[in-house]
Amino acid sequence: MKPTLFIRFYCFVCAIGLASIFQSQAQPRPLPAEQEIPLQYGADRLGKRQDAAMQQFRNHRLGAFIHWGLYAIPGGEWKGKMYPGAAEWLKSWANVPSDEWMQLMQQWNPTRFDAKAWARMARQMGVKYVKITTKHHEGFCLWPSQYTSYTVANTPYQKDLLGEMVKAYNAEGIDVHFYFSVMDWSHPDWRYDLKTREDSVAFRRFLDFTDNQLRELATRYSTVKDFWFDGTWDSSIKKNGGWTAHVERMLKELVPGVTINSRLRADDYGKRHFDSNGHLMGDYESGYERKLPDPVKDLKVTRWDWEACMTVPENQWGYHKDWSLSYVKTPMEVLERIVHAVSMGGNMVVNFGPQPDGDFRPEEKELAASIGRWMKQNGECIYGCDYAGMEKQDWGYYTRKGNNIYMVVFNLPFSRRLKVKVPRKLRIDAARTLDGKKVEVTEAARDEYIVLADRFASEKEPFVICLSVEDGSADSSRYRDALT
Ligand code: H76
Repeated sequence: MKPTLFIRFYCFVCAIGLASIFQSQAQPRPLPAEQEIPLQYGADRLGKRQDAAMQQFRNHRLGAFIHWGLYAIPGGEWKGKMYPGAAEWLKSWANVPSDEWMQLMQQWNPTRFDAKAWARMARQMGVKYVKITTKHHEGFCLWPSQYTSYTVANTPYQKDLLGEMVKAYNAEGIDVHFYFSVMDWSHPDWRYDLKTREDSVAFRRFLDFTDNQLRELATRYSTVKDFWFDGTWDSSIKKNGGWTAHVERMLKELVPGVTINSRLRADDYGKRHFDSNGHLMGDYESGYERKLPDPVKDLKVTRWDWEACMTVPENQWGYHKDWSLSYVKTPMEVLERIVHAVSMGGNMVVNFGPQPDGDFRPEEKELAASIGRWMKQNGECIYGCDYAGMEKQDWGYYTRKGNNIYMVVFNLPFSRRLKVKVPRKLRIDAARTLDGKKVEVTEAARDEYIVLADRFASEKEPFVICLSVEDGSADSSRYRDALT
């Protein structure tokens, strides 16, 4: 190799080395420019959004989902038959025509609905935002939309349910996010695919109708902080990537700071969530639904913002009468998923499917209360926390905020000794419980500490140890690798 070539090669190797050191903080690395294809409707931005509104979204970490619509009335049962699938999909499972389905509107009268009580329940649970189904696939609107007659205004209840919720949640200091299903089973112009000219003409009308509804939502409820789109997976939408980009732009003009999920978007080639060059579209990835990234294999998710959502039964979002038809997670299992998401730099949204009378089922009230009790004591390891950059251990999960690394222990070992492997040059100075008790921590090997989970460690529920750490200050010169 010629010396100049060697130097070039050497620089190249160094550059790769540096790039991988910084990788955990770095943005998704773009393809080399010559390999990128030009896109009109691709990502609007590379890397995480860093403005105040986005930071707030990220710092919140824990949210609740509310799935409420006409489907709550039949609760999974149609004409005497119980359907075990998701209750909010019953119209589809039982093949109910729209006019017949919309007869349910005559029964929509949630007399026990109390927006203030809902907001108190959310605050007590410790959620910082609530995502509300303004309109699910069925097409029934919780607000009095002027663009369709399928709204709460034309039910015995009459009042603007969404408006009441927004007001009550905001009064408790809780942000409101709007779930919106683009797919609308009851709109005559909705199409799954565009096969004929007529399809395209009808679907254009449908997109205009959707624009109108979205503008209506954004202007009637100007404190909305986020739009979470759903029902955007069909070919008709994939062929209208330009429209999805337009919707995002329109909402951002109408509502300064608003955040939008990746699920809305399709690019010029119908590629969704991530564009054809691999860049995230929208502000945060929203594909983790009822599942989570692997804490070891999927660390790539720490490079972008993301939000997961989950059901409490296996797959019921709307109210279903019979929860015995599938496994129902315990509050501690729900909690573990919350911590799991935060440990990988994501948010978690826990779903509630209120009853048709406006109350919550007892299981959901109990769940909210137990999560709330735990969050009240331990929320420090959740709110404002992020991926800690530490090697996952069997006892649980790490989260990090500044110089605090939190160990959230779900599996206490018999030895009560918790192994902590630190990256090179990270030093642990001290350990404490969240109520300030000192915890014994011993340096055990190079880049490895042992934390003693003493008598304070509960065996009944997950507990938290806070490590005070310092970056760039460890001296590991006294350790020697084994000669073998
Ligand atoms: C499929 C599907 C929908 N996406 C979830 C968030 C629920 O709304 C479910 O019905």
